[in-house]
Amino acid sequence: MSSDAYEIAKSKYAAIGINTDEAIDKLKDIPISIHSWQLDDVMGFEVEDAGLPSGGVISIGNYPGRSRNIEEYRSDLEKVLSMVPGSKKKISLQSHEGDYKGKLADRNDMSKSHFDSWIDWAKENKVGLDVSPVFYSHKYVKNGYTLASGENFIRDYWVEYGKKNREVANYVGEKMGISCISNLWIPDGSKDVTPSRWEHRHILKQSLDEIYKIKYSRENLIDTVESKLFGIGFEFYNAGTIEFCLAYAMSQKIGLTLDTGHFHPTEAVSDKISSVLPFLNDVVLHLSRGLHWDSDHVTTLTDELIVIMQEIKRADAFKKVHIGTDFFDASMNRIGALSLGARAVCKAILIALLEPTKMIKKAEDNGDYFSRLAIIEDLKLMPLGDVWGQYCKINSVPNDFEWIKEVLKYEKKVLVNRKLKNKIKRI
Ligand code: RNT
Ligand code: ZN
Repeated sequence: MSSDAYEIAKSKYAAIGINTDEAIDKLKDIPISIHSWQLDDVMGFEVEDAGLPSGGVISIGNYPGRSRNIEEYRSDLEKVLSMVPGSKKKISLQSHEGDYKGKLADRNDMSKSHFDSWIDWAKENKVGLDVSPVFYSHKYVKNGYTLASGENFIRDYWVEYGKKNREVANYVGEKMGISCISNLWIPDGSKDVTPSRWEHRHILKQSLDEIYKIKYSRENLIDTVESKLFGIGFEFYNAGTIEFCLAYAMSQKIGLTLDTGHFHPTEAVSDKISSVLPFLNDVVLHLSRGLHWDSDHVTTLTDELIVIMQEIKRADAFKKVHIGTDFFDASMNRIGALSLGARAVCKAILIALLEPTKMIKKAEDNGDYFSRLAIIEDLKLMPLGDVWGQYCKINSVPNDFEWIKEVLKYEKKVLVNRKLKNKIKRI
């Protein structure tokens, strides 16, 4: 049964030519990939008490309740899934979150079998899976380099790892019957001035050529490369810039990942989507909230997030743009943080679907730029929250404010009991 508030909202949207029932029906089928690494502070399960991430990535904060093993991780993920509406959700893993039982001797010992229990779990929970490599938090990030290293031993190690990851992701996609995204991000770069920019990018291209030599079917595997402006400790130079990654993705006909925290603060990913779509089949979004130097604050419903979704809708590109989250904040309840980010993404998509795009375009075609601006302005105070409430209701997910109580209940019942055996030195 729909609420009175929803019925009123529905008629207000109908007056501008938007059918809210159709919009929420469409919304539930738009896939969103929820990144899991917010829950383990990007530590993974290769060994017990892996320690904080390193190599350009850092998770700051000491809030209690981090999942210490894969069982806790899955239980936390299930809680998050119960807070996020929609029927096409995916969970995005990094391959150090495989089922290693804390006993993986070497990162390159990973194999398909370490992901079988994830496949079972994903099927049980009716979600898809993405699995990406981790080129950091490792002794072979040597002088700041992995795939772009001038040392053959280091480079070969990571090339092998890159190949293995694609093999595993292809396997996961095949078993799941949903293509699996394998996203490659490397920290490679230099803290300060270097005369070797060209040299490392040249090596990087060769390494990637080896990794992407084998062709897999897009039905099982979607490859992407992710660019970045700078990392912590890699402030001067990053080998994988947007120019490098975009050119590489185009040359190999693979996908590109745009992380909203990886650009100059005045650059907008919303303007990049239609710039790259004519050239690429797959664009992956890592939705994060960049704040000054940090690229990984919890995603919230910002103007930019809304415009990103509007751009996808206006380009009718929900099949080519794969929407996902990426942030890690250890200073607050992690399940709450992850649910908040994923809910914000769903809200932004809903707002985009409720846009009377044709009406705005008509004003534009008539040269009526006042109406174009005014319609966009007046949409801001439309009763979005009541449509969102209805969407939550029909998806059996708690509405705004209610979900906060659910998160806190779980914290009291489950998270507070998680004591850490060895205190990891924290920031
Ligand atoms: C790092 C990239 C990358 C990571 C994950 C944890 O800056 O954004 O996507 O967030 O590997
Ligand atoms: Zn990212």
